[in-house]
Amino acid sequence: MKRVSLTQYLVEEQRLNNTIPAELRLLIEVVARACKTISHAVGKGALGEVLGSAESENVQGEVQKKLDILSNEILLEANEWGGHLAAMASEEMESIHPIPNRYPMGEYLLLFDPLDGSSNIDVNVSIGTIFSVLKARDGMDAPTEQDFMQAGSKQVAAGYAVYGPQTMLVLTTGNGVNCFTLDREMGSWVLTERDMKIPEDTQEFSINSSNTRHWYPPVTRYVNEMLAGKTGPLNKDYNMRWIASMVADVHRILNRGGIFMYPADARDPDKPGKLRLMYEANPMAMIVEQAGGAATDGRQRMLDIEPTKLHQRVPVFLGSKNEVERVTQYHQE
Ligand code: AHM
Ligand code: MG
Repeated sequence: MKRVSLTQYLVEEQRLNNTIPAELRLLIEVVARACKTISHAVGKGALGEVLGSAESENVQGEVQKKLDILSNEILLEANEWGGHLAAMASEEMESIHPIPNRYPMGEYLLLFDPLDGSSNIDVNVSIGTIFSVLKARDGMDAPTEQDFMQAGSKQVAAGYAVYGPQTMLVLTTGNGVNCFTLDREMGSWVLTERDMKIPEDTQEFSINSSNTRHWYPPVTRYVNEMLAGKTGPLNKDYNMRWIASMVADVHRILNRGGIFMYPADARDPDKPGKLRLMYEANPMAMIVEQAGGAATDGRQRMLDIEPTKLHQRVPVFLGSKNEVERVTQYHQE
C-alpha cells in the first residue's frame, strides 16, 4: 500500500482544491504534532505520572485532571511561535490567549478542548482532543473575545484526535472528512480513510440515560419510541452505546452511523446542556455535516448559531441525518 502522510495530503489538497493555504497547513500540522505529544503522554498513563486530579477547577467549575492541564499547555506552547495564529481559546482557560508580542501574528484563531472525556482518563478508556479554526477579521491588531464570536459555519477547519487502541486524527477543511492513523514507530500520521460518510439511517443511539427523569418531552418521546423497537412507531429495534467521551462516540458514528444526544434538561434552566458550542459542538457539527450527517441544538442547525459567550453551552443532537431531523422535528411540534 502506498502511504500518504498528513503533509502530502495537505499539499496535494492545496494543489487540487486550493482550500489549504500555507499558513493553515502549518496550523494543522502544528496541532497534529501537539496531538502526537498528548497521545504519548496518554499512552504512558501512570508510568508518566499523568493520571489523577490536579486539584484545581476550570472556569466552568469542573475539577481539572492533570492531563487536562498538560494537554492545554502542550497545545498552547506548540502553537505560539509559528506566526499562523492571532489568538487561541480553550475550554480550560477563562479568557482568550493572544499570541505574545515576541512572535509574529497570523490570521487564524484556534479553539480547542485539549482533553475531551476527562472522566475516562483514569480508567483507560478512549479520550481525545477537539479543535476548531476560525479566521480573524482583516487588519486586526489586538484580538479580543469578540473576534471569536463567529457562527460555526465560518470555521475553515475542524478536527479531533482520538486516543484509543489506535491514535487517529479526523480532519475537515470544508472538503469532506479524512482520517489519519498515527504510526507510532515512525511518528507519522498516515491517511487511512478518505471521504468518510455517515449512513443517513441508523439503529444505534447515544445518550446518558441516567438523566431520563430530567429530560424535556421531545427527548423523552424520541427515546421511548426507539426503546419500543419493532413494535413501536419507528418499526425497528435500536441498540444503545454511551462512552462518555464525545470524541469516541462521534468516531463510532462517523464509521457506522448513529445519533448522539446531549440535550438540555430540567435540572438547571440556566444551563442549556453540558457541551460547549465553541470547543465541542461546532467542530463536531462541521465534521458531521461534511460527512453527510446533520447537527442541531434541537431547534436549529448548530452551525448557524451566533455565539454570545466563549464558554457557551448548547444542547447537541448529531449524527445520521434522518434521525437528527426526526428529533429536531419533535422539538418543533
Ligand atoms: P469534558 O470536556 O469535561 O470531558 O466533558 C465533555 C464530555 C463529553 O466528552 C461526553 O460526551 C460527556 O462529557 C459525558 O458526560 P456524562 O458524564 O454526563 O456522561
Ligand atoms: Mg470536552
